[in-house]
Amino acid sequence: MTEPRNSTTAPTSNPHLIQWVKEMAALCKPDRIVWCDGSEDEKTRLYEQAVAEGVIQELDQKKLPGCYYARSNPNDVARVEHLTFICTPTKDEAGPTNNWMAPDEAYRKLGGLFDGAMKGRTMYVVPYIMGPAGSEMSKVGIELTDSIYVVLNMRIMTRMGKIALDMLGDANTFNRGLHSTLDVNPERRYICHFPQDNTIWSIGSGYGGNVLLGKKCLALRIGSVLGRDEGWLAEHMLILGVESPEGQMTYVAAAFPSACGKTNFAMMIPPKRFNGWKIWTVGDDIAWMRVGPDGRLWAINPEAGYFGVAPGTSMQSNPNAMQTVLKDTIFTNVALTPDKGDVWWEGKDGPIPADLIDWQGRPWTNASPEKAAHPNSRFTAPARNNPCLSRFADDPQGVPISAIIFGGRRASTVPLVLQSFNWTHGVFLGATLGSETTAAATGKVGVVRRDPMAMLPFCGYNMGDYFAHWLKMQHKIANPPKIFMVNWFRQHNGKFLWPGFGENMRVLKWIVDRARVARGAQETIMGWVPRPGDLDLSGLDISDEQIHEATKIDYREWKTELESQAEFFDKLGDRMPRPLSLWREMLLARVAERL
Ligand code: GTP
Ligand code: SPV
Ligand code: MN
Repeated sequence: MTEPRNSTTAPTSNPHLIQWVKEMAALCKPDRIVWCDGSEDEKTRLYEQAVAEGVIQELDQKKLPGCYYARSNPNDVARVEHLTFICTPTKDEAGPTNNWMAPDEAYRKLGGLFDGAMKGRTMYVVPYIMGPAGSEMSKVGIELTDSIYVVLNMRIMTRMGKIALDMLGDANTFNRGLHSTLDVNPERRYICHFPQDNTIWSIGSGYGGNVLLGKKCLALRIGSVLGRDEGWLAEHMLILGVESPEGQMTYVAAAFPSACGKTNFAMMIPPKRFNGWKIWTVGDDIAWMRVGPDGRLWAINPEAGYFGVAPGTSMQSNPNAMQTVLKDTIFTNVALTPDKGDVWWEGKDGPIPADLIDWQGRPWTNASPEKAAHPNSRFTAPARNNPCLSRFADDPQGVPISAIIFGGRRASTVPLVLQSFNWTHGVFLGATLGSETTAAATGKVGVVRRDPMAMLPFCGYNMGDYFAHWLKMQHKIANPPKIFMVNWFRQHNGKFLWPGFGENMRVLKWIVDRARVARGAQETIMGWVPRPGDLDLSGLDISDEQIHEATKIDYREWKTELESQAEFFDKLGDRMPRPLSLWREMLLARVAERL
């Protein structure tokens, strides 16, 4: 064996960083400490090592160059909301929608688990930036982890290594992330956030949003608190640019809950009818938005890669994603072909293979009643692979947002598209967003729950205060984006009414036109909706009846909906902003006129 060339001495003179790494190492007691620099050399070395350790497997390098396969523990395949805690000094700061633990208790409890957790292991020091290097909006984090899988994923998902240490310099402003997979036991699994210390401790998991600490933990939970304090918004939103045939660009940010279509929407290819139109991806999961000097809302994507849902991804539904995962991608919990060279998931193109190795490593045949890939199986792919990556994806200024869209997965009630009357009503639409639960988090799938702004699992402080922050932002934004609500998932007799995916361009076009004040619409009690003929449906095989069903507003259903919204609002008690409660009551009163 050749001597490892990994850097074991700190390539920084930042005294705060050196001191903290020393303290955490004293707690976790790793055999060695490796500082990651983000170089190509290091990448080659880490992949070789991960393969040798059996953490990942190499796929067919001719077919899928730079691609690898990973399986997580079957008990560890999604975010764990019931084990995720906001550890603020008071419970009230975390609010009724978050699990809360007192900071002392959390440090004590997790400290006990971290004590010696890395014995016999390596502690990787992973410096990373969320956001483009040098952007005023960007934040530096350091993740200490004993998982080489986490290091390899962070390499793709963030700007990782020397670039982050350079940006940090000697400052003490970095997020302190500590992670150990420990023994991957759900009994000893906790994801704890300490906003007042800019600190995240995650233990007992090796999967996704639980452990890639830059993503949900820093960019959303801690980020939302920073946004509140510094006057900006950290949101669970994709960012895309719509280019018209004349070359006019309009940027849109959209919040859909986990596994409800952000990645697909962000990479959409418009249908034939929209010849000359083009969608450019800025981000697929997270947006940081601040008010620019021109009074508009400007957004950056803090991430550098996509941790996307694999099942359902095909040349039919998302050709750009299929292109993106052809190289330098890590696949987690999908199925393997029998030769172990290629991957498969439900909904992939072509015939269903006769034989596979399933996500748990068991032989699988197409007669099997079980899924070959886990429903929350994912790809980790660099944004630079995306054929429709916006040339502003790395721009320190970000892009100016003209429309904000909220969307959930709703079989009934919520129409295909609706425009709010104004900012307050738009915030109301976001605050009352409901969606059926998905496999992205553990727990029952398909139950409608309130998921305000798609942030229920990601808001790092009291949701009532978060709504108030959204309302107050209006006073800072001289030229606010228009706010819309969409629903791709309305059903009739168990079938989706709207074809979705690329065809969502038809709705997006209406939104862009409305945001730029052009195309027609009708005012209803609930908001502005397209009249028959306002949506461009040419070339789409859809009946008048079907489009009516997809876009209609049924006041009986809305009565039930508005009543059910009260449960959530009541839960927030006196932290619930009055304007939103009054808006709900007003709508209920107006709906009564129609019944
Ligand atoms: P997270 O990464 O968990 O935040 O999810 P996401 O919001 O990026 O969701 P994604 O785009 O990965 O889509 C999740 C699932 O929804 C996939 O199985 C898609 O096939 C399906 N989906 C996406 N867009 C549409 C649509 O327009 N219509 C229908 N019916 N399904 C869709
Ligand atoms: C989500 O669940 O919203 C995701 C995947 O984007 S994870 O990174 O696991 O949170
Ligand atoms: Mn997400």
